[in-house]
Amino acid sequence: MNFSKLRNKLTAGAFALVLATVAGQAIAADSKKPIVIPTHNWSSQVVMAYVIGGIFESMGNNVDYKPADSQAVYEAIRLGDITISHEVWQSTFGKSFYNAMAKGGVIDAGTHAATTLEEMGVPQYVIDDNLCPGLPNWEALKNCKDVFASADSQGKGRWLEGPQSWHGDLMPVRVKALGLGDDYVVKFAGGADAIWAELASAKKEGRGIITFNWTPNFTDAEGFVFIEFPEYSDGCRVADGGDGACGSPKGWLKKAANYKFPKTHPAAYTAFSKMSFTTGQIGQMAALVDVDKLSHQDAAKKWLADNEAVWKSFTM
Ligand code: TMO
Repeated sequence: MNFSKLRNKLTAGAFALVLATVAGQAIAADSKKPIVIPTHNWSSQVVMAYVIGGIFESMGNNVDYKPADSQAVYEAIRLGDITISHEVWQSTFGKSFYNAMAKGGVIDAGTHAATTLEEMGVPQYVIDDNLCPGLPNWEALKNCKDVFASADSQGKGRWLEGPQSWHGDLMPVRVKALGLGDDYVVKFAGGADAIWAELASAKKEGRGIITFNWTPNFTDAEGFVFIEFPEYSDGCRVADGGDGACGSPKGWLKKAANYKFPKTHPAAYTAFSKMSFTTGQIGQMAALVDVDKLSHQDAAKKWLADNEAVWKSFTM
């Protein structure tokens, strides 16, 4: 029934009430219930959690922060225990995100401007000093195991992978699938800080090192060279039915939300859907912690103070 037909059946007063109700729904205020934002174990994600929380608070919303496993978080969002995820990295978390979405309860809340890569690589000086001729092509690794050996690598070259919670056995499987198993071994770092500490000591000694890293990150500024493996394609990973002999995707960085978020917090959801950070902005959030050594909270406060024009536009 359209409004003119409805109007014929109603008194003027009743019609006004219908209109007010329709309008009232359109401008319903956000719930006072806290928006639950997860924190994980790499710097840009934690800083961005507090950045986004600060933006929500500036709009009058309440916010809670909850430390969460970076794979299990999508199921937690689906069940409503956590409201959003603001850094869904395609390579590491795309599968968990889409699995939760397929079960129902998680929505895609848009894509950041930054594109991503999560990959093994070497510091710039390894290339500049030609420590392993032929890099960044992966096949050069066949002749360089000694360059990348470490005290704990049993005479093999070492790939220093991130914590196992990010990637599972993706890299050990890849080493074998590429035929590098006799020459290289994967070691898992306890946390991101352990990777940065190893990179710093290798640099001091001018020594070869291969680590997992990603962009956007604070290392973009100094120069980090990702190894070029056989190109990623849908289905090339073992978890997707392939043999695993491929690199990581040049990927997207998405945002996820519980499906009720647009209804319970329409203003905050609208702002969240507009939020888009660039490679430079995300690298900066990480650098405030990993280079400038601010706490995550102070880094977020500084970022918000320095970038008001950027984030205010998301709230309008
Ligand atoms: C999920 N991470 C950005 C650490 O690769």
